[in-house]
Amino acid sequence: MIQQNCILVGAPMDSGKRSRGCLMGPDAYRTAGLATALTDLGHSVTDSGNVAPAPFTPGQHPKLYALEETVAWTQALADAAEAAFHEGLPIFMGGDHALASGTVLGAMRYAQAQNRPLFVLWLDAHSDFHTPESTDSGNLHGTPLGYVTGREGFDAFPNLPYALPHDNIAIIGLRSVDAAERAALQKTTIQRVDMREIDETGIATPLNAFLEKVAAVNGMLHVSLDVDFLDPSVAPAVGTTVPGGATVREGHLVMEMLHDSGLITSMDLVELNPFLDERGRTARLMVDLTASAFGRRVFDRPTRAY
Ligand code: B3U
Ligand code: MN
Ligand code: MN
Repeated sequence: MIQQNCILVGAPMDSGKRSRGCLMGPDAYRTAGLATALTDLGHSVTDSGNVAPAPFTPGQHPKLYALEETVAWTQALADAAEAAFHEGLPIFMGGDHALASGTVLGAMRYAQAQNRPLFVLWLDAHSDFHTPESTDSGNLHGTPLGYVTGREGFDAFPNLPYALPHDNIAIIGLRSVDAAERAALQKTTIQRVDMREIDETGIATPLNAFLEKVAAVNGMLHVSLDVDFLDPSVAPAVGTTVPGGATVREGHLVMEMLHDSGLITSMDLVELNPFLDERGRTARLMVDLTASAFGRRVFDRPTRAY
């Protein structure tokens, strides 16, 4: 197994939506033993502590919640992400999903400097493809994929080095997509895997198709795992519970396949709200899934060549 130098980066960001609690996420992952789970698998782990937002002045916006704070986090996290790539394989402990605007931006900058294409796998009930104009809720955790793909209306955010190509993105687990997002997504080539497709074909088929594309061009792969990808019956510690999500086994299968692909170059763990957890079970499940993504397995399998 390839041993990684995992860099844990705490992102206690809570400004991407109105309900509070995700700021406790990084410490819940630490308490649930994320570092030990990775060192037990033979990886080296450095916990680089928590990132803080860049200085900002809160403003008033008719619709958007905490725009200035979210932009400040995006700036700081993009810089922290870029720096972490130089040290090893970053794992970002969120924090809400707005943090991915920063982590993916950092990954885009690093990938460009390496002259490699960046791919993003978004594991989520939601598509997070809004723009600041199209969002109804005003919650910016619904916008990071809109931002990194270069949609309009993100003038307050840092400039992108390029727009992430739609062909380089897959979203798996979809079951809550707003009308404006659906209309916009359907005009793109983003691979959209809803729960119906998972039920009909199994989750391995669309995931394999995406991983083959990544491997074919020696791509970097950023995995963004939203707690609500999972069914709320097994992962209750999340603000937006959407029934009908991935099972524990589907989650592990995705992570095991990602590990076997050898393609992961960075990962977000987002939307864990420990305030809503039941005796730490969601934090522990997220740690177990991360362990599967980094080589925990029941028995060895022959490596699959992509
Ligand atoms: N699409 C809705 C709901 C939502 C998006 N992401 C989460 N919830 N976690 C919105 O507010 O943009
Ligand atoms: Mn999300
Ligand atoms: Mn979600």
